[in-house]
Amino acid sequence: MAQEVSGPVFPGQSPGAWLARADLVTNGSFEEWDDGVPSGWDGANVWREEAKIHTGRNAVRLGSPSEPGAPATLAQVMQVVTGTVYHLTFSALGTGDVPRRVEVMWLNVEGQLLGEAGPPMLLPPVVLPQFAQYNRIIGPAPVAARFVQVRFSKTGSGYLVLDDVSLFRLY
Ligand SMILES: [Ca+2]
Repeated sequence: MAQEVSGPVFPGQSPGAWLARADLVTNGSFEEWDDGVPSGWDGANVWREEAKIHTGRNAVRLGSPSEPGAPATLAQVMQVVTGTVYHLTFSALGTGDVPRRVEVMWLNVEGQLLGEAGPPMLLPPVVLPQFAQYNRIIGPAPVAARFVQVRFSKTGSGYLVLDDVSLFRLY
């Protein structure tokens, strides 16, 4: 399957330089699914979204149609290198009554929490009808950090659709 590549192109960089960056996220396009959860992710109250998609054929919806008022989470853990800075990017849309949270946490070699990589990102609860792209620079990874967890969550009513989640090593 062809790797989907999308994201912002920074001034002064050729598209080739951008494409050469390795994406640390597994199945950030949400095209692959196992037992109702996107492959490579941990999820609760998530749904395979086939109508509102950013690229490909699938996205992920936090807040399934059968439980739109229940909390929903989606998370993935990736390896990081101490002292390295990363770029998190993703596309989202949705509707609801309270902001949605994106939390990024450093973990040690045992997978224990070291601390948050900055305050949570708060996404506007209503982003319709077009996807909006969000970006955040993360790091440098602390000395004891071996992993980073990226966690999306929604509370309140409505849903959040995500697609094309990527984490790139910047420098
Ligand atoms: Ca997709």
